[in-house]
Amino acid sequence: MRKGILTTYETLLPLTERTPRLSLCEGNTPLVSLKRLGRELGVDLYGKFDGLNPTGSFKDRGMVLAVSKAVEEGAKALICASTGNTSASAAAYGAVAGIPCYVLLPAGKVALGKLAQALIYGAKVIAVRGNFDSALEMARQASAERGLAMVNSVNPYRLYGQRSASWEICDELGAAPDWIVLPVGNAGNISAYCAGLEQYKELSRISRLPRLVGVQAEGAAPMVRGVFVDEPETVATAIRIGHPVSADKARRAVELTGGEFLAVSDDEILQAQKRLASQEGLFAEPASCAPLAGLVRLKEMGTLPKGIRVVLVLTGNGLKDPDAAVQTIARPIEIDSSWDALSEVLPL
Ligand code: AN7
Repeated sequence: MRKGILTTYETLLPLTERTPRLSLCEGNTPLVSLKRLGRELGVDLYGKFDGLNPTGSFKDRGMVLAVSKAVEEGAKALICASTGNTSASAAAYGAVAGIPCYVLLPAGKVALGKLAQALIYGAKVIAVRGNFDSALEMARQASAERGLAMVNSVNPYRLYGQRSASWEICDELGAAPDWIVLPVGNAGNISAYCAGLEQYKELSRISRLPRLVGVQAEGAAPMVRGVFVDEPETVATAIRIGHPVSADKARRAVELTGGEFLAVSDDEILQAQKRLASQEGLFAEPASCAPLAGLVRLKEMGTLPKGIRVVLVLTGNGLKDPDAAVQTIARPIEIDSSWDALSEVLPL
């Protein structure tokens, strides 16, 4: 039977005998060799397709641990703020645990698939007229005032569980890759990768740390600019975040590994999304395509070393946000219902 990450990585995670081993069989996602794009970019390229987790994003890795610990500690309800994926994951694991889940979403700025998930898994969905950063402040207050278990990444178990993706990559490759490139929003995941890789190095499962490269959207790039952004804006709504809570940890991750932060435009993100899908058969949501856009940018600038092994972290499934793909990229060809009309659009 397939295992979830709590069972697979039992000895590496902060579990006790009393921690329930909740599971939706999260983790163990494919590391796909991206041959065509790799050839074009001159590197040995892989995509870690975390969009194939149970709720369609990497958030399940941390949520399964955060919710299990919340149950262990006797929590009566969960709360989080979210740009979408965290809420979908919290709602699903809240359902598994059988405890109520409250989610605060920036009104009108969450991809429809993610909103549908939070609702169908049975969360109480509250749309806040404001952005993610203000919703997060409200969730913190609710946790402090009413004792709801906070399952945003300020909860340390979230980032602990998210380390599992870095372990899977190293386990599968048999060594650390040269670079790992991730999208950065609240800056938790890049911090979790760094912690996971440091842990693996201490255990001698890898001999060196890969370079961690964090990619943001130009309209929401506080890590690149060095100042918080009060009105973040980007088509990649998952990373529409101006005040990342894990900014300090993420900066340390990049410094420790000799990595960097860079920003790409919405246009570059959507182009990368199309390339990933049409050249490699992988449909990832816009935020998850920022890493490929970043790599393309570095290649154009002449600063991408040849022949290195690079892993792109594809954090979320493209099906979560079909509007982004359909509105800006693809249009069906509409024809009359006849063979004549069809024969005109087919090749000879
Ligand atoms: C697909 O769901 O913040 O830098 O509330 O959904 O760890 O925040 C989502 C973030 C990248 C950024 N890719 O990761 C939320 C939320 C996808 C995401 C990120 C998110 P962090």
